[in-house]
Amino acid sequence: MKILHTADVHIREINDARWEALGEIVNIGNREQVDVLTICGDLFDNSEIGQKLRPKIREVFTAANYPILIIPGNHDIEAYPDGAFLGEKVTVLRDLLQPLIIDGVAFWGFPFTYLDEEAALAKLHQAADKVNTDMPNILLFHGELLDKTGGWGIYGEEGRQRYLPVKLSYFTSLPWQHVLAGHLHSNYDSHEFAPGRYFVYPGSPVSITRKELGIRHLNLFQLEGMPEKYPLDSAYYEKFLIHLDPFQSLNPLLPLKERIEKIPPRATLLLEVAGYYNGAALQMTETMLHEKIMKLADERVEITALEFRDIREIVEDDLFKSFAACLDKKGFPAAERREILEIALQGMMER
Ligand SMILES: [Mn+2]
Repeated sequence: MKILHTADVHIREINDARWEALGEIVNIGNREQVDVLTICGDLFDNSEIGQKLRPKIREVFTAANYPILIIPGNHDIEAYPDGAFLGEKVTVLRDLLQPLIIDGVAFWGFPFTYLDEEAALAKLHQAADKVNTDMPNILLFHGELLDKTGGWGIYGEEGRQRYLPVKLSYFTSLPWQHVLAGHLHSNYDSHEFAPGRYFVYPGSPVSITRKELGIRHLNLFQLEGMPEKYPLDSAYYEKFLIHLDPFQSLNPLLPLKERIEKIPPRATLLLEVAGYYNGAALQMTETMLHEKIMKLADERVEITALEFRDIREIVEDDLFKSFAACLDKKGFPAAERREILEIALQGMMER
């Protein structure tokens, strides 16, 4: 059996990047001839949107040549009322105690609910008692893996709300072979909690916030094999940091220019420019530097921080210059010379 696993699409509207990503996922399922697609929570950004877009999403799912299993996540917990129709291929798993059997494989869905660690574990054991271990069993889960987020399951630091917290160690004594998870967006993340048994977050299939960096993935795997990272052609963020150097007289924006020319078609660059520079050496005031950055930054660039400062008055200061000249005569190795200059610079800026 071939399984395609995603989560956290956070659909908001039709025809945006998230909507396109969902269409692409359905196409991949057809192309790869999968036997089932699992969407492990937060298909919708919120429950109201889920209710509103149901007729539209039904059209997307109609294109699938395979069954689709969905569980509600914390964002779309109310998006799937009883009797709601998402298409002939689609089943929403609303009750952990009622698995769906497809081609001799049992799929169990743990829809998101506000349970603490202890109650979540009790619920899992309640379901485990009903599991028939003569067949493969797969769990769809939406929640927080404490091994990654840390701390205790009832309340986190400062009493932070936990989202259906579980630990990897639970699953070693539970009967599920694969735990297909959703909720943590940042990256594809697979854990072999026991030999041949895996807990996987595929990561959001499209960048939802600026924290989701790099190309996005799905989990596409054979039931008897290992989870596998499947790269997705969808919108995502990449970070680009320019750290200015007060001892450099090359144009610091050259790497940015090059990067922008080579930016992958679906990527958006998150640009940060920080540090000190010598405006005299670069013949560039702060206003000019800002202008040049804005000119380079087209619609594929989002500026997240501009924390630069022209410190020509210090670098060009006679005292600093004569200090640098003295240092040169001592013949320090380059790295050491550089370190001393930076300390001197700091000292003069704090003067
Ligand atoms: Mn979530």
